[in-house]
Amino acid sequence: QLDVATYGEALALLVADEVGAFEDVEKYTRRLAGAETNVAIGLARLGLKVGWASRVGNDSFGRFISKRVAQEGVDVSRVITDMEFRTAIQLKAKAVDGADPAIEYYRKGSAASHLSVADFDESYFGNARHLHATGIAPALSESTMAFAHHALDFMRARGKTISFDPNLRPMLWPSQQAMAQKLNELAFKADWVLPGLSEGKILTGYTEARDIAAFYLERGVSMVVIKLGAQGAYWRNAAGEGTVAGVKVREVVDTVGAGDGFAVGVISGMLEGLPVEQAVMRGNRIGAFAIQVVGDMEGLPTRAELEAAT
Ligand code: KDG
Repeated sequence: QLDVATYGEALALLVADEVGAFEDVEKYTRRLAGAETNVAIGLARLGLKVGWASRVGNDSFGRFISKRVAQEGVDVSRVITDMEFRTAIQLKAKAVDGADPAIEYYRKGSAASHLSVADFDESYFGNARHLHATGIAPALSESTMAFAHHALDFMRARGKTISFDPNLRPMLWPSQQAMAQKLNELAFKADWVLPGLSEGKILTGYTEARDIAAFYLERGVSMVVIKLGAQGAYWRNAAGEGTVAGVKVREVVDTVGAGDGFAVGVISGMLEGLPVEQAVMRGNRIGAFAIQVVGDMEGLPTRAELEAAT
């Protein structure tokens, strides 16, 4: 029995130890990346039971990923070792002055991009309370797109709650228009949609958070929470709306992973029955944890660390 099930690609992340172009950097530190595994790990650190389904290559980085994710208490029993295709790699530049660092992918045709509906374990997902999905997995291939629709349809038909973080990755799409159209088809099947403000603009064409939220609420979504960076987050549902101020941090080290931390806070808060404002507040707080470290998920707090910061 899982609290939250998720699926998607994890990558071996090589973070440059020096400032400069990737071809000039000599030393990298190996870490773990992947929006869905970041969320899974964050939820597991808060004590939720979480499972992650994927494919990894029959290679060293694949073994690293399975081990690392399992170490965090996330169930990896539905992670298939793909005998044909490789585990994906991501390079990340050393971040300077809090700016978003450059990234480079080695992921086309990866093992995880071969995840298909045949890999979907109905009893596994059916035993979970909640599904967390992002816009990255469906951008990888036709088979992962089919998997995403199947997973959302399956969970929706069983009355489970679904969160969807668009996580726009324009370089994985042929055009911005295709990205918006395809991701909205998935978003409309979710209960909680969690875009950043600039993502919401791209996906809906509206510029105001209120209008972006209305776009989704009119199409069957029950709650929209829009991340506003340092300003916090705006939420809206049928009962009301509000803005929850951001959490101040001493120094922004690396912004990557903030949205995943935010999702951890909102999802865990909602599943625990917190009022929406408090769930969003927790999202802001965990997002703040994530941006104070170099790695994508290393900063995510345990329950005790979260409580100490509250
Ligand atoms: O959300 C953080 C992710 O960007 C990172 O961990 C890697 O999943 C990733 C991606 O596709 O960019």
